[in-house]
Amino acid sequence: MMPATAAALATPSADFLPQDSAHVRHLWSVAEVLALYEQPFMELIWRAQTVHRQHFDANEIQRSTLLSIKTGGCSEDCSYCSQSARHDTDLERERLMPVGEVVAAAQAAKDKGASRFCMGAAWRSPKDNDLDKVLEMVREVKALGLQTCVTLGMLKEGQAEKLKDAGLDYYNHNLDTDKEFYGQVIKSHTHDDRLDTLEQVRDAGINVCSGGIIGMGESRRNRAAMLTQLANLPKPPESVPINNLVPVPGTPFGELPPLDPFEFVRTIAAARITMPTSYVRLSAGRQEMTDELQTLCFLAGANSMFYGEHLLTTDNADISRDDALFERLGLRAV
Ligand code: SAM
Ligand code: DTB
Ligand code: SF4
Repeated sequence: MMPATAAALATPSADFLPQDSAHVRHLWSVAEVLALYEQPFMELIWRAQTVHRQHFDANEIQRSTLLSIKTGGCSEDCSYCSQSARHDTDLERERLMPVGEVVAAAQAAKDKGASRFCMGAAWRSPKDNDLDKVLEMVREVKALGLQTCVTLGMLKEGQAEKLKDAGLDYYNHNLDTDKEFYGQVIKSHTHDDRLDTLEQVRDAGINVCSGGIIGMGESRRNRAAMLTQLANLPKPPESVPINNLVPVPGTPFGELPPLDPFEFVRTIAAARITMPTSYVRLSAGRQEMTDELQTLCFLAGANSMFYGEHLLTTDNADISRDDALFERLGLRAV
Protein backbone atom coordinates (compact mmCIF):
# COMPACT_ATOMS: atom_id res chain seq x y z
CA MET A 1 0.00 0.00 0.00
CA MET A 2 1.14 3.52 -0.73
CA PRO A 3 2.24 5.39 2.43
CA ALA A 4 -0.32 7.99 3.55
CA THR A 5 1.91 10.95 2.74
CA ALA A 6 2.59 9.67 -0.79
CA ALA A 7 -1.13 9.01 -1.33
CA ALA A 8 -1.94 12.54 -0.28
CA LEU A 9 0.67 13.86 -2.69
CA ALA A 10 -0.62 11.74 -5.59
CA THR A 11 -3.87 13.69 -5.81
CA PRO A 12 -3.21 17.36 -6.47
CA SER A 13 -5.15 19.39 -3.91
CA ALA A 14 -6.53 22.87 -4.45
CA ASP A 15 -3.24 24.02 -2.94
CA PHE A 16 -1.46 23.41 -6.16
CA LEU A 17 -4.02 23.70 -8.91
CA PRO A 18 -2.25 24.59 -12.15
CA GLN A 19 -2.57 28.32 -12.63
CA ASP A 20 -3.46 28.17 -16.34
CA SER A 21 -6.27 25.63 -16.17
CA ALA A 22 -7.89 26.52 -12.87
CA HIS A 23 -10.19 29.39 -12.11
CA VAL A 24 -8.58 29.88 -8.73
CA ARG A 25 -4.92 30.72 -8.71
CA HIS A 26 -3.19 29.66 -5.54
CA LEU A 27 -1.26 32.40 -3.79
CA TRP A 28 1.51 30.91 -1.70
CA SER A 29 2.40 31.74 1.87
CA VAL A 30 6.04 31.61 3.00
CA ALA A 31 5.05 28.89 5.50
CA GLU A 32 3.67 26.71 2.69
CA VAL A 33 6.80 27.09 0.58
CA LEU A 34 8.96 26.41 3.63
CA ALA A 35 6.90 23.26 4.22
CA LEU A 36 7.77 22.13 0.66
CA TYR A 37 11.47 22.51 1.49
CA GLU A 38 11.01 20.53 4.66
CA GLN A 39 9.50 17.47 3.05
CA PRO A 40 11.71 14.39 2.80
CA PHE A 41 13.86 14.83 -0.32
CA MET A 42 12.28 11.92 -2.23
CA GLU A 43 8.75 13.22 -1.73
CA LEU A 44 9.69 16.74 -2.75
CA ILE A 45 11.35 15.52 -5.96
CA TRP A 46 8.46 13.19 -6.76
CA ARG A 47 5.93 15.98 -6.32
CA ALA A 48 8.01 18.40 -8.40
CA GLN A 49 8.40 15.84 -11.20
CA THR A 50 4.64 15.16 -11.10
CA VAL A 51 3.82 18.87 -11.46
CA HIS A 52 6.50 19.22 -14.14
CA ARG A 53 4.95 16.47 -16.28
CA GLN A 54 1.52 18.13 -16.09
CA HIS A 55 2.87 21.09 -18.04
CA PHE A 56 6.03 20.13 -19.91
CA ASP A 57 7.73 17.35 -21.80
CA ALA A 58 10.23 16.18 -19.17
CA ASN A 59 12.83 15.39 -21.85
CA GLU A 60 13.02 18.89 -23.31
CA ILE A 61 15.37 21.64 -22.15
CA GLN A 62 15.31 25.22 -23.45
CA ARG A 63 18.77 26.69 -24.12
CA SER A 64 19.73 30.37 -23.95
CA THR A 65 23.14 31.83 -24.75
CA LEU A 66 24.43 34.86 -22.83
CA LEU A 67 26.59 37.73 -24.02
CA SER A 68 27.90 40.60 -21.93
CA ILE A 69 27.40 43.58 -24.25
CA LYS A 70 28.74 46.11 -21.72
CA THR A 71 31.05 44.83 -19.04
CA GLY A 72 32.06 46.18 -15.62
CA GLY A 73 32.17 49.66 -14.13
CA CYS A 74 28.64 49.41 -12.72
CA SER A 75 27.62 52.03 -10.14
CA GLU A 76 25.66 49.49 -8.05
CA ASP A 77 27.05 47.67 -4.99
CA CYS A 78 25.60 44.14 -5.41
CA SER A 79 27.84 42.10 -3.09
CA TYR A 80 28.04 39.06 -5.38
CA CYS A 81 28.84 40.89 -8.60
CA SER A 82 32.19 41.03 -10.39
CA GLN A 83 30.99 44.05 -12.35
CA SER A 84 30.43 46.57 -9.54
CA ALA A 85 32.87 49.49 -9.73
CA ARG A 86 32.91 49.40 -5.93
CA HIS A 87 34.64 46.01 -5.72
CA ASP A 88 38.28 45.33 -6.43
CA THR A 89 38.02 42.46 -8.92
CA ASP A 90 40.48 42.02 -11.78
CA LEU A 91 37.77 42.44 -14.39
CA GLU A 92 38.54 44.75 -17.33
CA ARG A 93 35.82 47.27 -18.15
CA GLU A 94 34.50 47.26 -21.68
CA ARG A 95 32.31 49.79 -23.47
CA LEU A 96 29.05 48.90 -25.15
CA MET A 97 29.85 46.45 -27.97
CA PRO A 98 29.28 47.43 -31.60
CA VAL A 99 26.02 46.06 -33.03
CA GLY A 100 27.82 44.02 -35.71
CA GLU A 101 29.87 42.06 -33.15
CA VAL A 102 26.76 41.28 -31.11
CA VAL A 103 24.91 40.01 -34.19
CA ALA A 104 27.88 37.81 -35.15
CA ALA A 105 27.90 36.29 -31.64
CA ALA A 106 24.15 35.70 -31.87
CA GLN A 107 24.52 33.93 -35.21
CA ALA A 108 27.26 31.69 -33.73
CA ALA A 109 24.99 30.85 -30.77
CA LYS A 110 22.15 29.97 -33.12
CA ASP A 111 24.46 27.76 -35.19
CA LYS A 112 25.42 25.87 -32.02
CA GLY A 113 21.77 25.25 -31.10
CA ALA A 114 20.58 28.03 -28.77
CA SER A 115 16.98 29.21 -29.17
CA ARG A 116 17.31 32.45 -27.20
CA PHE A 117 20.05 35.08 -27.07
CA CYS A 118 20.37 37.12 -23.86
CA MET A 119 22.33 40.37 -23.86
CA GLY A 120 23.46 41.69 -20.48
CA ALA A 121 24.74 45.16 -19.60
CA ALA A 122 26.33 46.25 -16.33
CA TRP A 123 24.17 49.33 -15.82
CA ARG A 124 22.10 50.65 -12.94
CA SER A 125 19.73 51.68 -15.73
CA PRO A 126 20.24 52.40 -19.43
CA LYS A 127 20.77 55.94 -20.78
CA ASP A 128 18.46 56.75 -23.69
CA ASN A 129 21.27 56.91 -26.28
CA ASP A 130 22.65 53.54 -25.12
CA LEU A 131 19.15 52.10 -25.23
CA ASP A 132 18.88 53.14 -28.89
CA LYS A 133 21.90 50.93 -29.69
CA VAL A 134 20.40 48.03 -27.73
CA LEU A 135 17.14 48.44 -29.68
CA GLU A 136 19.13 48.00 -32.89
CA MET A 137 20.73 44.83 -31.45
CA VAL A 138 17.32 43.45 -30.51
CA ARG A 139 15.94 44.08 -34.02
CA GLU A 140 18.91 42.45 -35.72
CA VAL A 141 19.17 39.43 -33.39
CA LYS A 142 15.45 38.84 -33.75
CA ALA A 143 15.82 38.96 -37.54
CA LEU A 144 18.19 35.95 -37.24
CA GLY A 145 15.23 33.93 -35.96
CA LEU A 146 16.31 33.89 -32.32
CA GLN A 147 14.21 34.80 -29.30
CA THR A 148 15.66 37.92 -27.70
CA CYS A 149 16.29 38.77 -24.06
CA VAL A 150 18.08 41.72 -22.48
CA THR A 151 19.05 42.59 -18.92
CA LEU A 152 19.93 46.26 -18.59
CA GLY A 153 19.08 47.16 -14.99
CA MET A 154 16.20 49.37 -13.89
CA LEU A 155 14.02 50.88 -16.60
CA LYS A 156 12.69 54.42 -16.74
CA GLU A 157 9.22 55.20 -18.00
CA GLY A 158 8.81 54.58 -21.72
CA GLN A 159 11.90 52.39 -22.10
CA ALA A 160 10.04 49.08 -21.81
CA GLU A 161 7.63 50.16 -24.58
CA LYS A 162 10.59 50.98 -26.85
CA LEU A 163 12.04 47.52 -26.20
CA LYS A 164 8.69 45.93 -26.94
CA ASP A 165 8.42 47.88 -30.22
CA ALA A 166 11.90 46.65 -31.21
CA GLY A 167 10.59 43.09 -30.84
CA LEU A 168 12.06 42.11 -27.45
CA ASP A 169 10.70 38.78 -26.19
CA TYR A 170 12.04 38.66 -22.59
CA TYR A 171 13.43 41.13 -20.05
CA ASN A 172 15.59 39.63 -17.28
CA HIS A 173 15.48 41.43 -13.96
CA ASN A 174 15.99 39.23 -10.92
CA LEU A 175 14.47 39.77 -7.49
CA ASP A 176 17.73 38.08 -6.47
CA THR A 177 16.78 37.44 -2.85
CA ASP A 178 14.08 37.82 -0.21
CA LYS A 179 12.95 41.39 0.52
CA GLU A 180 14.06 40.88 4.15
CA PHE A 181 17.60 39.87 3.18
CA TYR A 182 17.97 42.30 0.27
CA GLY A 183 19.66 45.04 2.32
CA GLN A 184 22.44 42.62 3.31
CA VAL A 185 23.27 42.06 -0.36
CA ILE A 186 22.55 45.38 -2.09
CA LYS A 187 22.26 48.90 -0.65
CA SER A 188 22.33 51.05 -3.80
CA HIS A 189 18.77 50.16 -4.83
CA THR A 190 15.81 48.43 -3.20
CA HIS A 191 13.70 45.33 -3.69
CA ASP A 192 10.78 47.68 -4.46
CA ASP A 193 12.86 49.26 -7.27
CA ARG A 194 13.18 45.78 -8.79
CA LEU A 195 9.42 45.22 -8.51
CA ASP A 196 8.78 48.56 -10.18
CA THR A 197 10.83 47.58 -13.25
CA LEU A 198 9.14 44.17 -13.39
CA GLU A 199 5.78 45.94 -13.45
CA GLN A 200 6.86 48.18 -16.33
CA VAL A 201 8.09 45.15 -18.29
CA ARG A 202 4.83 43.27 -17.67
CA ASP A 203 2.71 46.30 -18.58
CA ALA A 204 4.62 46.71 -21.86
CA GLY A 205 3.66 43.15 -22.83
CA ILE A 206 7.22 41.73 -22.64
CA ASN A 207 7.72 38.28 -21.10
CA VAL A 208 9.24 38.46 -17.62
CA CYS A 209 12.41 36.58 -16.69
CA SER A 210 13.03 36.90 -12.96
CA GLY A 211 14.66 34.67 -10.39
CA GLY A 212 17.44 34.87 -7.88
CA ILE A 213 20.72 33.72 -6.39
CA ILE A 214 21.11 31.25 -3.60
CA GLY A 215 24.17 30.50 -1.49
CA MET A 216 24.69 34.10 -0.32
CA GLY A 217 24.30 33.28 3.38
CA GLU A 218 20.52 33.62 3.32
CA SER A 219 18.38 31.27 5.42
CA ARG A 220 16.09 28.58 4.06
CA ARG A 221 13.21 30.84 5.09
CA ASN A 222 14.72 33.63 2.95
CA ARG A 223 14.89 31.24 0.00
CA ALA A 224 11.26 30.21 0.51
CA ALA A 225 10.25 33.88 0.81
CA MET A 226 11.99 34.80 -2.44
CA LEU A 227 10.12 32.03 -4.29
CA THR A 228 6.87 33.17 -2.67
CA GLN A 229 7.48 36.74 -3.86
CA LEU A 230 8.12 35.50 -7.42
CA ALA A 231 5.19 33.07 -7.51
CA ASN A 232 2.77 35.66 -6.12
CA LEU A 233 3.59 38.40 -8.65
CA PRO A 234 0.42 39.55 -10.44
CA LYS A 235 1.49 37.04 -13.10
CA PRO A 236 4.40 34.67 -12.33
CA PRO A 237 7.53 35.17 -14.49
CA GLU A 238 7.56 33.09 -17.67
CA SER A 239 11.18 32.29 -16.95
CA VAL A 240 12.78 31.82 -13.51
CA PRO A 241 16.59 31.65 -13.39
CA ILE A 242 17.96 30.03 -10.24
CA ASN A 243 21.62 31.02 -9.86
CA ASN A 244 24.00 29.30 -7.46
CA LEU A 245 26.40 31.95 -6.19
CA VAL A 246 29.67 31.99 -8.14
CA PRO A 247 32.03 33.43 -5.50
CA VAL A 248 34.16 36.02 -7.30
CA PRO A 249 37.43 36.99 -5.56
CA GLY A 250 37.46 40.66 -4.58
CA THR A 251 33.68 40.86 -4.05
CA PRO A 252 32.23 40.90 -0.51
CA PHE A 253 30.84 37.38 -1.17
CA GLY A 254 34.03 36.06 -2.76
CA GLU A 255 34.91 33.81 0.19
CA LEU A 256 31.49 32.37 1.02
CA PRO A 257 31.41 28.58 1.47
CA PRO A 258 29.43 26.51 -1.04
CA LEU A 259 25.81 25.67 -0.29
CA ASP A 260 24.74 22.05 0.30
CA PRO A 261 23.95 20.86 -3.28
CA PHE A 262 20.73 19.17 -2.08
CA GLU A 263 19.51 22.56 -0.86
CA PHE A 264 20.02 23.85 -4.40
CA VAL A 265 17.98 20.94 -5.80
CA ARG A 266 15.27 21.60 -3.20
CA THR A 267 15.11 25.21 -4.40
CA ILE A 268 14.65 24.09 -8.01
CA ALA A 269 11.87 21.70 -6.89
CA ALA A 270 10.12 24.39 -4.85
CA ALA A 271 10.34 26.80 -7.82
CA ARG A 272 8.81 24.14 -10.09
CA ILE A 273 5.92 23.44 -7.70
CA THR A 274 5.14 27.07 -6.96
CA MET A 275 5.47 28.22 -10.61
CA PRO A 276 4.22 25.15 -12.52
CA THR A 277 3.99 26.71 -15.97
CA SER A 278 7.24 28.74 -15.86
CA TYR A 279 10.54 27.66 -17.35
CA VAL A 280 12.90 27.13 -14.40
CA ARG A 281 16.47 27.83 -15.49
CA LEU A 282 19.48 26.10 -14.00
CA SER A 283 21.69 29.19 -14.24
CA ALA A 284 25.02 30.38 -12.77
CA GLY A 285 27.11 27.82 -10.94
CA ARG A 286 26.50 24.95 -13.36
CA GLN A 287 30.17 24.64 -14.28
CA GLU A 288 30.95 23.61 -10.70
CA MET A 289 28.16 20.98 -10.66
CA THR A 290 28.67 17.32 -11.49
CA ASP A 291 26.61 15.78 -14.28
CA GLU A 292 24.71 13.84 -11.62
CA LEU A 293 23.79 16.99 -9.69
CA GLN A 294 22.58 18.70 -12.88
CA THR A 295 20.50 15.59 -13.63
CA LEU A 296 18.89 15.81 -10.19
CA CYS A 297 18.04 19.44 -11.00
CA PHE A 298 16.34 18.34 -14.26
CA LEU A 299 14.46 15.67 -12.31
CA ALA A 300 13.36 18.39 -9.86
CA GLY A 301 11.87 20.35 -12.77
CA ALA A 302 14.62 22.55 -14.20
CA ASN A 303 13.93 22.81 -17.94
CA SER A 304 16.14 25.60 -19.17
CA MET A 305 19.86 26.37 -19.04
CA PHE A 306 22.55 28.78 -20.20
CA TYR A 307 24.40 27.16 -23.07
CA GLY A 308 27.79 28.44 -24.20
CA GLU A 309 31.32 28.70 -22.82
CA HIS A 310 30.68 31.92 -20.89
CA LEU A 311 28.03 33.43 -18.66
CA LEU A 312 28.61 37.20 -18.40
CA THR A 313 32.08 37.47 -16.82
CA THR A 314 32.60 33.92 -15.55
CA ASP A 315 32.84 30.58 -17.31
CA ASN A 316 29.94 28.26 -17.98
CA ALA A 317 30.00 24.47 -18.49
CA ASP A 318 31.64 23.48 -21.80
CA ILE A 319 29.35 22.95 -24.78
CA SER A 320 30.93 19.54 -25.46
CA ARG A 321 30.18 18.43 -21.90
CA ASP A 322 26.58 19.66 -22.18
CA ASP A 323 26.08 17.94 -25.52
CA ALA A 324 27.42 14.68 -24.09
CA LEU A 325 25.09 14.93 -21.09
CA PHE A 326 22.07 15.56 -23.35
CA GLU A 327 23.05 12.49 -25.35
CA ARG A 328 23.50 10.30 -22.26
CA LEU A 329 20.14 11.40 -20.80
CA GLY A 330 18.18 11.45 -24.07
CA LEU A 331 17.36 15.15 -23.58
CA ARG A 332 16.27 17.32 -26.49
CA ALA A 333 17.14 20.99 -26.85
CA VAL A 334 14.24 23.33 -27.61
N1 SAM B 1 22.79 45.00 -14.25
C1 SAM B 1 21.68 44.20 -14.55
C2 SAM B 1 20.93 43.76 -13.31
O1 SAM B 1 21.46 43.86 -12.22
O2 SAM B 1 19.79 43.33 -13.46
C3 SAM B 1 21.99 43.01 -15.40
C4 SAM B 1 23.20 42.14 -15.17
S1 SAM B 1 23.27 41.24 -13.64
C5 SAM B 1 24.92 40.66 -13.73
C6 SAM B 1 22.21 39.83 -13.89
C7 SAM B 1 22.09 38.82 -12.79
O3 SAM B 1 23.22 37.98 -12.77
C8 SAM B 1 21.98 39.30 -11.36
O4 SAM B 1 20.70 39.76 -11.05
C9 SAM B 1 22.34 38.05 -10.58
O5 SAM B 1 21.17 37.29 -10.29
C10 SAM B 1 23.24 37.28 -11.54
N2 SAM B 1 24.62 37.22 -11.03
C11 SAM B 1 25.54 38.20 -11.12
N3 SAM B 1 26.70 37.81 -10.54
C12 SAM B 1 26.51 36.55 -10.05
C13 SAM B 1 27.33 35.63 -9.35
N4 SAM B 1 28.57 35.94 -8.99
N5 SAM B 1 26.81 34.43 -9.03
C14 SAM B 1 25.54 34.12 -9.38
N6 SAM B 1 24.72 34.96 -10.05
C15 SAM B 1 25.19 36.17 -10.38
C1 DTB C 1 20.67 35.34 -14.61
O1 DTB C 1 19.81 35.13 -13.74
N1 DTB C 1 21.87 34.80 -14.61
C2 DTB C 1 22.65 35.28 -15.74
C3 DTB C 1 21.62 36.14 -16.52
N2 DTB C 1 20.47 36.12 -15.67
C4 DTB C 1 21.96 37.48 -16.96
C5 DTB C 1 23.91 35.93 -15.34
C6 DTB C 1 24.79 35.04 -14.48
C7 DTB C 1 26.05 35.80 -14.18
C8 DTB C 1 27.03 34.97 -13.42
C9 DTB C 1 28.25 35.72 -13.07
C10 DTB C 1 29.00 36.29 -14.22
O2 DTB C 1 29.30 35.58 -15.21
O3 DTB C 1 29.37 37.47 -14.16
FE1 SF4 D 1 25.49 46.21 -11.61
FE2 SF4 D 1 23.72 44.26 -12.21
FE3 SF4 D 1 26.16 43.67 -11.16
FE4 SF4 D 1 24.34 44.83 -9.62
S1 SF4 D 1 24.17 42.80 -10.59
S2 SF4 D 1 26.53 45.42 -9.78
S3 SF4 D 1 23.30 46.19 -11.08
S4 SF4 D 1 25.76 44.59 -13.14
